[in-house]
Amino acid sequence: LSPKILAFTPTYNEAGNIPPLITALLALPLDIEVLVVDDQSPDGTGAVVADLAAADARVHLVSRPPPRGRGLAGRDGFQWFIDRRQYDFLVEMDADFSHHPKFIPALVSALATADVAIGSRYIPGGCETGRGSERQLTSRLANAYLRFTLQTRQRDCTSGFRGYHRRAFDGVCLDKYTSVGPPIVSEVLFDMIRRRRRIVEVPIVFEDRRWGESKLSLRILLQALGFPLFLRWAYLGKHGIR
Ligand SMILES: Nc1nc2c(ncn2[C@@H]2O[C@H](COP(=O)(O)OP(=O)(O)O)[C@@H](O)[C@H]2O)c(=O)[nH]1
Ligand SMILES: [Mg+2]
Repeated sequence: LSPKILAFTPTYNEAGNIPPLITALLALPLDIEVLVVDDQSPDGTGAVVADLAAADARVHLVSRPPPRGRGLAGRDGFQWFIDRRQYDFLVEMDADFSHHPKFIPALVSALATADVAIGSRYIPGGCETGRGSERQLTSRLANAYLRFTLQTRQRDCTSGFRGYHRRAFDGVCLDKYTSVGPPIVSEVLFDMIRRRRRIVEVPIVFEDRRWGESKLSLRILLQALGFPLFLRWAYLGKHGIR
């Protein structure tokens, strides 16, 4: 029996990306449905998805009230998946085609044995194309910093392209997560490491977004700098790691 997959994407102003993305996801040779968690995007992303959801029962929309945030939307997406046991695997991805649906079958295959499969730019076979060298360097530095502060083995700790087996969430308490913004990605990874999940990396080619603008500003990035240290302090004190 093939696993039932929920592809989940958070959206903020992705109206130009989301229709072709949903089409591509539903065309995959997998038993797959789509969940969009939108933060009342001013560009009408929510209305676009609502129309698609009305036309196809495999498309689902959660429209969040303020305050908005990548992390808040991420937690809502995880909870939606956890509550619906008909889905075996969760695939989390950006809505902008940086995370191409063609890599989902490889992530899903990895979940036959792993609990978490990370779509990784920084292992052999993976890479990043299209974005400026400044932005690429920022991602590299962020990863080096995270690997150092969190003492992780994973090469790509900031990738928001991941597959999760349902069992990865056993015992996970989303209410304890603190991230409002993008650091949710490292917070979840750190929790998964702490819980000794089997984590593998699968190579992906990361492309620049097709349409619209990035929401990750230098300000948000700088705000995020202290977060890994907070995570270490918050978790290490109580439980220790490895
Ligand atoms: N629901 C929701 N999604 C968001 C928010 N901020 C960013 N996203 C989504 O999170 C994903 C990654 O954001 P993006 O701007 O592409 O960041 P970048 O890839 O690091 O440049 C995209 O699908 C965004 O639409 C937010 O505040 N709320
Ligand atoms: Mg992006």
